[in-house]
Amino acid sequence: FFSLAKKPRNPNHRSIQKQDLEYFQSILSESEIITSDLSKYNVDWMSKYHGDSKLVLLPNSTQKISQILSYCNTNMLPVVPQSGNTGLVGGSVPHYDEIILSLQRLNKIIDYDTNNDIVTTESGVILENLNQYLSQFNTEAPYDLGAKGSCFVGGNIATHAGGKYLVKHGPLRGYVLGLEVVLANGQIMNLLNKSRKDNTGIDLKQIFIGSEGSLGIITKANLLCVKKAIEKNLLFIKTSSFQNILQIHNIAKSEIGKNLAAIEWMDSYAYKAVMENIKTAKDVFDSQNKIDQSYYVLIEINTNFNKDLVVEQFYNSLSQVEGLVSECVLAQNDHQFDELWKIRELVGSACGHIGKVFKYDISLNTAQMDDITKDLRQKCIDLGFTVGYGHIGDGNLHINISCLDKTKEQQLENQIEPYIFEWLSKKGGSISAEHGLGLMKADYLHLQKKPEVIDCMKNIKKIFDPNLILNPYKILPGI
Ligand code: FAD
Ligand code: 2HG
Ligand code: ZN
Repeated sequence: FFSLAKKPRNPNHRSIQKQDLEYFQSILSESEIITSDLSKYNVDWMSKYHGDSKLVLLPNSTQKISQILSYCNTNMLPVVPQSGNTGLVGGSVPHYDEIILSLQRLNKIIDYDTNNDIVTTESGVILENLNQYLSQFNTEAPYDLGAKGSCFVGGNIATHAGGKYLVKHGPLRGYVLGLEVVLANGQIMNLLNKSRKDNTGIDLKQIFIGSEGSLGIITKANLLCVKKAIEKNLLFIKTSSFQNILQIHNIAKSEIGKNLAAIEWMDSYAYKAVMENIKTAKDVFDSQNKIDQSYYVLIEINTNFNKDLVVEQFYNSLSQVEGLVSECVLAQNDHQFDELWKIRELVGSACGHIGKVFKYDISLNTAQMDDITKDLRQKCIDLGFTVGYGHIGDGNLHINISCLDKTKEQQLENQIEPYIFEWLSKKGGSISAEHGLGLMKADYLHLQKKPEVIDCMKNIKKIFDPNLILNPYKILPGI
């Protein structure tokens, strides 16, 4: 089960040949085909997964995607859909020499319904660009993540991305009102829809949300947008134990209620990783890069009125518990707001500066988050630098373990996997809270899902993609 090792190649799949290229040249323009200098498409954001594709196609219409897939399906040519390539589980790069189908030219925003706040967009639009467009309507996408400058809306839907505002808005699934998807055989499935409510039988679009490119290519989406918050307040609190974080979370839920937009935590290892590796990060607590028993929590409060009252009331409640808050910073302006958020959003990148990172994004009871982090840290103390952080409001922990010795990456991986997934399997939770399965976790699915469930998933895969050309080796075991 080593994710760094290769899986056996599907013997039914072919590699591209001259006649294949000639076909693609007959339906696409020169700028929609890349055959040289493919390195950035063949490697993932972490430089952990490497493919050997010889061909990237960048079609600019659904129709062309349909023609490409129809041809690939008939000719047993495997395909990897790629959007912003910010995925963290090896799903967006080939395992062997699969054709890379890049969505980057499918980047037009189609229209905006001002009465119902629904945007219709092609899937290759960068999240940040979508938000820039939406700001004229005083709305934004119902989710946000650190990769916003690179990730695409289609990639976000394909991975069912979470991010920091899930506490406020709930999962993305509820906001995707419609989709257009191209199936493996080239058929265009028009599931576009601009109604919030539609109870006409099986909601087929849901099956593509979070399917990580294994069932079809998402080409368009209708997305319900949310009004921008009028007042955004951000508190960054330093405290002396993880138990205190749990208590602060409880107080936040009861005192801030629906004005609680986000709540995120990190341990002192994560804080140190950012301060030591991100030049622009400001040490607001003057921690001097010490590793100690300190923990940090960011709380964003969004209000439409009574801003000062809500923040003050919350802070007063915290102050009433002795020793709960060691230090607290309240963002004074937009610049500080962004600076403080960056400390949290850059933990993952900071860990990448230390060495090859093994990333785990798991769901579990919040009370166990620090224990499992410490347990893993202990388990690989000689080889790895381990940090714990994440979306505590969603019960989603991120553990990043950076390898300290380049020659021992495989040894480190063996030390932590499958240990962490088996631990979760016993205690309950999820081996993927938000990043998905990709290549990394496909073979661990049995620890999460019963055999009959995996069988059902495989049967669904075979209905949509009988030749298994879409994103092979990923998501499902043995496929
Ligand atoms: P890609 O990485 O290109 O693709 C991801 C998967 O979807 C692949 O399996 C690919 O084959 C498939 N796919 C892509 N586009 C399509 C399509 N149009 N149709 C069908 N399949 C497709 N994730 C979170 O959930 N929450 C976070 O807070 C978060 N923060 C991040 C911060 C950073 C700095 C980074 C680097 C990543 C973060 N991620 C997070 C992970 C990643 O950004 C998300 O998974 C994101 O949704 C991927 O979008 P993408 O456009 O980069 O897709
Ligand atoms: C986050 O919450 C992302 O910052 C990325 O999901 C986590 O890099 C990671 O492991
Ligand atoms: Zn996350």
